[in-house]
Amino acid sequence: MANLNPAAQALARIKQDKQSNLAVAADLTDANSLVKLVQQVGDSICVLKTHIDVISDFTPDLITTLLDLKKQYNFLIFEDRKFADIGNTVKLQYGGGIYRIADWADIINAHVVPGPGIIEGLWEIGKTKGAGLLLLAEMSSAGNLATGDYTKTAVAWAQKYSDFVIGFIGMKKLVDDPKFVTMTPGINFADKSDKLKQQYVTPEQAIQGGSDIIIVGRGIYGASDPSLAAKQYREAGWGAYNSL
Ligand code: 5BU
Repeated sequence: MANLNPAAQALARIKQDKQSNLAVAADLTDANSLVKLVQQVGDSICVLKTHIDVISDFTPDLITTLLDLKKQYNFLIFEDRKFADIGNTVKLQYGGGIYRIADWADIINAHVVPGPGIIEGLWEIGKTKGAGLLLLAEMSSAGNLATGDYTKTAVAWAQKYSDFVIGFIGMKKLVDDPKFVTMTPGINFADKSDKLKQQYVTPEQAIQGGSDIIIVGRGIYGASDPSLAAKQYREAGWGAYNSL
């Protein structure tokens, strides 16, 4: 059965409407550049993935602008905050601070290392907002510790909290259950790695491995024509999905 979480439902709809399984990792560090990138790639993406805390000139106006762009281009916003603390603390980090992530992010993610209290804490804030949580069941970087039993535990907790958990960050499909989406970072046509142990596969490899959404950062925003690059990644991702 499909996931009834509002963010999961919206994501499924947008994917179909836009024929896109592409998320852009918009890791630009000033507000103007971020907004410009979203205008360039907005038509091609189903998800805008942000790291709001890398923006050097953040003001709440940026959020207003991103929410306008979200309406204009029809995508979800995924704040890649990777919460990693006890339930009480992540509630404060998610709902408050300067960024007030809960007020604007449709999707957030969390490490499972603190135990299930992190999910319960985030849920206390996120459930009134219709937000969805991705658990970091795997990571893309070489030598990461999210493997084996750790990954299996993340999958078990997703099942337990599936009103709120909409899926995983994973390199491949981790469980055969349509309730959950797998979003995969570490996607690049040209590179195999970066200098800090990021590892890349192609859109085709990720989708053939059972991923649902490809997350592309430097492959798009680092290209000489980000708009064209986004179109190419969207075509590759959607094409791979259609030829499964
Ligand atoms: P890149 O420029 O395509 O390498 O960017 C990848 C993005 O995905 C970047 O924002 C990372 O923070 C994010 N990421 C990742 O690369 N690997 C992971 O395991 C997770 C997130 Br979780």
